[in-house]
Amino acid sequence: MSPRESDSRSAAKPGFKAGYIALIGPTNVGKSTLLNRILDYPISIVAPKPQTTRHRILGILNGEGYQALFLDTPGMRKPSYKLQEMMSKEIKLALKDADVVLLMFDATRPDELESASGKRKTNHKGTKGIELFTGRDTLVAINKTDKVDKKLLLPLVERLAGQGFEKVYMISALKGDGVEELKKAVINALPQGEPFYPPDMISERPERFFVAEIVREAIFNRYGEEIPYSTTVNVEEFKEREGRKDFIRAVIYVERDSQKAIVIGKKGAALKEVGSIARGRIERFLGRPVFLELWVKKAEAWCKNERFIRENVYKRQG
Ligand SMILES: Nc1nc2c(ncn2[C@@H]2O[C@H](COP(=O)(O)OP(=O)(O)OP(=O)(O)O)[C@@H](O)[C@H]2O)c(=O)[nH]1
Ligand SMILES: [Mg+2]
Repeated sequence: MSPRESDSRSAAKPGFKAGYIALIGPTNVGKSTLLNRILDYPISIVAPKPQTTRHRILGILNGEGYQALFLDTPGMRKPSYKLQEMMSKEIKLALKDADVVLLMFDATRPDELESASGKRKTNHKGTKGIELFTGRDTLVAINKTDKVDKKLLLPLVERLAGQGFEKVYMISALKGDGVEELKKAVINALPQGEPFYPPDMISERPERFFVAEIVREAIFNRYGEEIPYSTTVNVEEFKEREGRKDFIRAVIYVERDSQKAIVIGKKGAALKEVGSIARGRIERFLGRPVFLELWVKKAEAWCKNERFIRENVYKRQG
């Protein structure tokens, strides 16, 4: 049950703001990078490849007079599809909770921006997708402005304005440009209410979820081709040990034997590299040393196996 469903919040302190912001947009636009930048903490994994984020990931930002609950989401892969067709359940769930929608685009991929604004127009005529954006504030951000000539940006803003997106924020999530202004606008758009979570919480998932994500990030950054998309990571053992490093055993599932060989590499070299990068990041994330053991297992065609996915990718976290 989400804190909203179990709503036992007392009457709001005057002026305190709290609410959910769904980060929505095509894949690879920099949604996770923005979340990490806003929180100043690497909570959501980032990779140069599309389709990195698979879950909706909550990042809690506590500030003077507000609690902003950002929900990172998986990217919409092909923006030429109808919006509702591109959405995974995770995106829908994030939108269900959202008080504010932050729609993100990539300045280097203006076609996606065009098609999304086109969809908004279509939706005004009665198709379903726009229901996502009605009844709540929608802010639009164009990211990766550090990669394009500034002259190219104004026409994009004008096109979006023509579709009803009045204020468009120009940002570089990587460098931080414009992020503070966007953050203020998002907080400003939040409804009044009591905080949903205690002020020292940054997310709601258990450590083992983030550990698996960090291993997955190392895989996304280490292997090419289909490997990242054919792998999922499960932390099967996580033991705190008196006077010794925490022991973590994670299993990397692949779909085929040939992939298993690639992931392991010659004499285990590739897997060793992944393990070493992941361990460093896990230690920084947890703030304590760990012993990380990685195993590779085949789970035949798991990407098509709903039961496997439910049990291993979207399992309920304790
Ligand atoms: N130059 C530049 N690169 C950026 C910026 N923001 C993100 N990136 C890069 O874009 C790539 C994708 O970033 P992510 O944050 O993983 O994008 P995402 O939208 O979460 O992607 P999915 O989860 O796969 O949908 C990474 O290589 C980032 O380093 C930016 O402002 N400027
Ligand atoms: Mg992401």
